[in-house]
Amino acid sequence: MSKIIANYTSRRSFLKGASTLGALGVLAPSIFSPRFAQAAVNGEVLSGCHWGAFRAVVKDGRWTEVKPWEQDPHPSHQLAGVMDSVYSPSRIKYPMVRRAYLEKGRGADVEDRGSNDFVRVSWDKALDLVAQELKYAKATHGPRSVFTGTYGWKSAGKIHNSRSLLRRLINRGLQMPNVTHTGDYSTGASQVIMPHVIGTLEVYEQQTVWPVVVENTEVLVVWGADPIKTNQIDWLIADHDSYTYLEEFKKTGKKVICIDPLKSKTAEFMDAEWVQVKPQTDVALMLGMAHTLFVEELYDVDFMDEYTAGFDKFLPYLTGETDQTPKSAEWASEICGVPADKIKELARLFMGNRTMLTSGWSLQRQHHGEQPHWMLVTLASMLGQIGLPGGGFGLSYHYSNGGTPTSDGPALSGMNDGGAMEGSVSIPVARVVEMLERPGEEYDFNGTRYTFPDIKIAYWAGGNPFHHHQDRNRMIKAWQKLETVIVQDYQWTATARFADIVLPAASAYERNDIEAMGSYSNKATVAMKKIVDPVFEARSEYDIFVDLADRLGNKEAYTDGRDEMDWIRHYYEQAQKQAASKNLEMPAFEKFWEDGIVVHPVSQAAKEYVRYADFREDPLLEPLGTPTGKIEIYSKNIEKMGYDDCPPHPMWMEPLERLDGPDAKFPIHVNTGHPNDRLHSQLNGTILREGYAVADREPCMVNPKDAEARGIKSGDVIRIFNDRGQTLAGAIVSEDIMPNVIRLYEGGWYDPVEGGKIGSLCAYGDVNTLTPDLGTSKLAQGNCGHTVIADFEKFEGELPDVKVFTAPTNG
Ligand code: PGD
Ligand code: PGD
Ligand code: 6MO
Repeated sequence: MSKIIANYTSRRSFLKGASTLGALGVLAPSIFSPRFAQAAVNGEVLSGCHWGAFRAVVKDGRWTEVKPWEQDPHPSHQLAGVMDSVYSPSRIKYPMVRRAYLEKGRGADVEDRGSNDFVRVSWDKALDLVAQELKYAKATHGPRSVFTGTYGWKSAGKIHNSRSLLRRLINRGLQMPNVTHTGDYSTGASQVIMPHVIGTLEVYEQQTVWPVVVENTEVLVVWGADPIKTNQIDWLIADHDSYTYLEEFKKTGKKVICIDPLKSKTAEFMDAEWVQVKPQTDVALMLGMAHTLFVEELYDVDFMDEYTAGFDKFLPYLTGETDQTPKSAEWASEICGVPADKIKELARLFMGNRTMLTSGWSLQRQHHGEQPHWMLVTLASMLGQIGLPGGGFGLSYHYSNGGTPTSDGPALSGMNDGGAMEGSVSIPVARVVEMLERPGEEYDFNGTRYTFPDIKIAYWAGGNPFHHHQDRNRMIKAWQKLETVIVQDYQWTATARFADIVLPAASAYERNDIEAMGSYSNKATVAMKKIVDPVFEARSEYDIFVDLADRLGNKEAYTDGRDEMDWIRHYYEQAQKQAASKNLEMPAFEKFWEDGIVVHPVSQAAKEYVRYADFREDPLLEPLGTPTGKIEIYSKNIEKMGYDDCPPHPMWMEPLERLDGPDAKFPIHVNTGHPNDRLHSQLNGTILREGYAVADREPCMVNPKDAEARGIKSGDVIRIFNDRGQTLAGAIVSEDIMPNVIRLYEGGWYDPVEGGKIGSLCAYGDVNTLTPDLGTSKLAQGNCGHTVIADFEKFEGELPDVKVFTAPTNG
């Protein structure tokens, strides 16, 4: 594997020269801290992040080079952007307050948000304002008036966990009932439906491990997933071990099939067969396969009898007895575009071989996103291989290197929210805009009716809703209902630009922390050592919140008497005790901190783990966590809920809109997959963009047929539009995407030509200017970021500059 990380000395002209080094904090006085808590002035520091472990070379207090950790088998090229993110022009340098807000107070000129008119203030002023507004909310509006949902991919690290720290501030600092979120944007639909179907979240569980797959799987199906792209990232610190196994699998020469509207990185890497499917039609495709297995009497009747419940209620739907429409391969083909013969061939191939159906999550980030994985489990059940080595299905091989054997190492605990007060509530994460629009009104979620709280203040720390949430224009309007918006980040994202008070956080490379490597492998415990001192006026997450808790009069309750290094030592020593109980030795804390990493041993049993093997072995003694203890093809619990948009067995349901759908108003589906060169919106403001931007915009992949019809060639700027919004992007014409589908990655920074104005053209390429904001169904209320059709044209007007990657005036 190549060591791709170059030595990037910054090209940023504004950072050149000695005076700038002072501004970067190198010459700033350091606060007293224990020797091992200080940043290195010269030398090499081992640390870690979502993109993996790395060594940072520091010269004269400046981070000058990043080298992947020697034991990383497949370092991510994005590490170069990680280093650059510390010094990039998109860095927030000082506390800032929106001018109208500062001059006129809370709620002033809210339609002005996003216009980038900020005033620099001191830290004292900014923190006084935040504390004052929180106290005011408590005194005037009362419980549940502050939203700390603050969803997002904050940096790795157990102490400076901005999300927990923020909630802790409301719980222990303000001592008021809180409003937060449940679920996430990643797996909103699946994590609610899967417990009904198979008794666990499934999406975040260890998979049948890769060594078993490499040995036993004969056909590897990658269904709406791209592990080569997405396993660059881990919620904790990435180990990248899945790449070794993917390579091993490839070497066996066994069959790999990628079912995807585009030729993914994985399809390319694995020399896979690419089956082109129309977006959002996978349930129809799966039904066509299931129907083939049924009518050809191929499916595993014994497995269905012994391990599943409710197949008899699903069958009349499959055969068409209930609606006069057999879900035949021919029927499916009409919807999904895969030829009927191919559908039948795949069904027979899967049945005749040890087949692992792996699926990513884009399939369920769609309207009725509960159905695809439910149907996948149904199909896998009919194949009868669940619980066999290398057979069945897996919903997390593409995420955080799932399937890498789990070590015996201890689990690392981390900062908690301090305990929410009675009366605290949460909303399904992706209903945040609806919450602002409909305070006091009811909504459904997983069998219960809830009431939306009336929110006056939103505080975001560690997420970027002005990228992650759908329907940007609707969102801007809803945001105007808020009296005060506080954003704590280290980058001038659109979210920060739409805030009233902006607090400059230190990056994860400017503070000390501790983290585990490998969400599934738990491969190691890593000291996330401070690489450099915070640049400009940035302050660490913990310091900011402690100062706020102090202003609220509850500092002791907040800190439990611990500072940064005390917490790190505390969590390490807890892990050490846990390890000792398993006869596993971990070095003393000082030694760990000195070495920077402890790698944990992996047992033979872990290398042989087969998911659901116990259940298969003995379904009575090892039942699933469902009401019947079996795989529920029909769920009586869901039947009882009586939802019109989530039936009690998997079904093909028309989404709000789709390519070639019954009422399709636009001819093009927009694939909003995750970026290969970023983590969502993170690192968009860095040097990495030079490697992928087209005409300075977000790249958009277009099929030659669609490009030709519109007179577009690679490098042209295009305008993508529908009734919800419009954005520019740079065209890449390629055969690697199906006709009538274009791909614009999620995470491009929203850059309205007219800041704050609803409906403004986005100059850079935020795909969520186009997507609809609706829940997957009343059951899960997940987001539908992949449900979107639009049209596009060559942009002929005067080209607006991209402005979002530099700080606003005064900033
Ligand atoms: P990030 O870009 O990772 O996206 O949405 P998310 O908001 O997580 O944002 C993290 C933010 O936190 C960045 O602004 C970063 O600078 C900041 N940050 C990082 N570290 C720290 C820290 O330590 N402290 C503070 N205060 N800030 C920090 C991701 C979400 O987007 C997800 S998970 C998914 S799966 C969704 N995917 C799609 C999709 O597929 N399609 C569409 N259309 N939309 C999506 N949106 C969702
Ligand atoms: P996507 O890229 O959205 O990733 O993992 P997820 O699996 O959701 O989609 C995967 C594949 O599905 C893509 O190749 C896409 O073309 C395809 N696809 C889209 N729509 C359809 C469809 O209707 N049918 C079929 N069959 N295929 C479809 C996301 C996961 O990745 C998450 S949630 C997070 S938070 C992380 N994010 C990133 C990231 O932003 N960048 C990188 N490099 N890696 C990540 N890893 C994680
Ligand atoms: Mo996600």
